[in-house]
Amino acid sequence: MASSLTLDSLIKAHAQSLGFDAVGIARVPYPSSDPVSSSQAPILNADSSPLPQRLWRRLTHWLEQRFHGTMTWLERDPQRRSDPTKVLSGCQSIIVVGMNYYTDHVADESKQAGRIARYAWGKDYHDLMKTRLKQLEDYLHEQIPEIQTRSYVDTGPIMEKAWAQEAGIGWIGKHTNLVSTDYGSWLLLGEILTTSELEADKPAIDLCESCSLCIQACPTGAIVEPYQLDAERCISYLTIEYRGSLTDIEPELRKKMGNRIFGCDDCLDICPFNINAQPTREPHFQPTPWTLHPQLSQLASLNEEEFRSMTKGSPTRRPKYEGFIRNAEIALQNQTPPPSSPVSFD
Ligand code: B12
Ligand code: SF4
Ligand code: SF4
Repeated sequence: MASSLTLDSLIKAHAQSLGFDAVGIARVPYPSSDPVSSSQAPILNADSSPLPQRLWRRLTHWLEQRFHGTMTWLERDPQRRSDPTKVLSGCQSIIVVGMNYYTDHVADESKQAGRIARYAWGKDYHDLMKTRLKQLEDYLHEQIPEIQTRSYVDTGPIMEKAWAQEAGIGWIGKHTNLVSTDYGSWLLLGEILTTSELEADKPAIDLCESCSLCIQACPTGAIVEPYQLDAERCISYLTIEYRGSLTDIEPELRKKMGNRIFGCDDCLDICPFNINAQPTREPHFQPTPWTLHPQLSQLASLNEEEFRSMTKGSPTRRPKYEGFIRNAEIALQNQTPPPSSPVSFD
């Protein structure tokens, strides 16, 4: 086995050669005592208890306020979600990776067009990142035969942003997303849990300071306080995860959804740290004509077969046909100018 120091830099170089833009390593503390015993401790960043305990408190506090809406899968076993040693027994380090998905294309601003979040302009990132993480896992197994690993992209029971912060990739901004000084708002995350004790990076420092632009930019007031998102008010949740019908969404929220038909980038776009963002080298994330110019009237009249063929391999398939059409209908309603009030000659 190579020495730990050399190995860490080899792993990072290999990750970069596989197309990952950001790579960092976080150390996982030894399994700690039952987090319930420390549930009364403050949930502030100043809290110095081990990261899994802090995450457990943040997650349960968030769930208690019902900020997760209908995403009930987030309620399942919060202890496991906040402690990687409950996911991979003996987990000691996490290799966190980020992929830059920023492209310098400009979305259609015309009145007839809907708006799709940047991460969904190209092909779905899950399969791409999972395939590459598997290749990185194979490399780890060649280098350290006794290592055990498990990799995830998005859908695993891991609080990815917090581990990315711990691995030095960026910090959790006030909008609750990871911000990077190199890539701004535009990183997608994945990770490999390992049983090896790898050399850890320094955790990233929060650089938001007195800025609150993302909170002000949110059309629905979903960022209820810095670092706290009420997902039920978030347009990303409403257009991607929420399965209710058009009338199940409060009229006030429907109006504020504007022309956004899949996801929302308003709190990300405004962040001053995007100034250094460079276009991705990854062809997979290049937009397609319809994701850049989604014509609302055409989308609202798609049949299910057309929807399936148009969204093949795209993240935009996630809300299913019914959700997608609902979103297009809401955007169309928001496009119609309100009836002008009768002119009074009194
Ligand atoms: C559920 C989910 C959502 C939900 C809820 C979002 C949320 N903020 O929790 C909804 C559907 C709204 C959503 C929306 C989006 N999502 Co999402 N989502 C997830 C998912 C699956 C789980 C997140 C989670 O555990 N939430 C529960 C809460 C409790 O956890 P949390 O967000 O980590 O919040 C806590 C921390 O911020 C913590 N905290 C704050 N400061 C600090 C500081 C320290 C030191 C610590 C320890 C903790 C901490 O306190 C918060 C609790 O109040 C992750 C993937 C994953 N497995 O992690 C992707 C993920 C977060 N999503 C992602 C993306 C891209 C988005 C969107 C940008 C998509 C879009 N353009 O529409 C939006 C952004 C909306 C927003 N402002 O957050 C990316 C984010 C990448 C990045 N650079 O941050 C992820 C990581 C997926 C991925 N693999 O890349 N998402
Ligand atoms: S994604 Fe949109 S709705 Fe959600 S918090 Fe950000 S700005 Fe608000
Ligand atoms: S917009 Fe300002 S407050 Fe929000 S994440 Fe960026 S730096 Fe932090």
